[in-house]
Amino acid sequence: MLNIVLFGPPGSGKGTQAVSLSSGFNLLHVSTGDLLRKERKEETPLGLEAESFIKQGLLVPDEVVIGMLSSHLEENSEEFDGVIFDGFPRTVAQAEALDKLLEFKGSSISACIALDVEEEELVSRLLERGKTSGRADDADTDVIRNRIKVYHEETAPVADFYKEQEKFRSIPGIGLVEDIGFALANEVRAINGE
Ligand code: B4P
Repeated sequence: MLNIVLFGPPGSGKGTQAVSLSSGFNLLHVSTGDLLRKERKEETPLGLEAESFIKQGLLVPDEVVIGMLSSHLEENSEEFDGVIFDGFPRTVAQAEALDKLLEFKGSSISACIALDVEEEELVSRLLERGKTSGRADDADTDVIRNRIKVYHEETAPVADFYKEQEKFRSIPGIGLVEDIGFALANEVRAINGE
């Protein structure tokens, strides 16, 4: 199984790149952000709980996200050659839970690939998306800056978690979407031993 964590701050291009990567390598694309927004749209108890955190640019509590991810994998991963995790894990506790979950299935994370993008570019991309996405967390500069602050405080340590396992790689995330996608696919091929 090829299990890739696509890593980076909000707006670094994870969602954008995960789509083509998933079809190119027959990987299940799991975006916890998308799953949370779906729950919210359907007004499930989980979605309503998540909404208050997302609106403020905060992370949704670990136990909520881990439970949601675990059932999604259970229901969807059968016909794929692996998984691309987009926006998960976002804390070290989530990374540890993911390792346990995959170990239980006789599998493991193959690599964590980070997209490296500077802060001002992140803010301008998210504000631009906010004009059309309808996402409240993209429309307000303060909320966007808070999401980036939360990334540095709570999510950046996840990189060290994978560095310790010698599974961490990083590529530049600024440039044409196609060029970044090409570089990313090369990394994945190398990880896959192709
Ligand atoms: P997400 O949906 O994961 O939102 P995100 O971090 O902003 O990443 P996204 O994938 O949307 O951005 P992308 O880089 O693709 O999470 C939303 C919220 O849900 C979180 O803030 C949190 O509250 C909650 N949440 C989600 N997962 C969680 C977890 N595991 N634990 C706890 N809480 C969780 O793209 C951004 C924009 O840049 C796009 O408009 C794109 O078109 C553009 N772009 C991409 N590449 C570009 C390039 N090369 N050049 C120019 N623009 C580019």
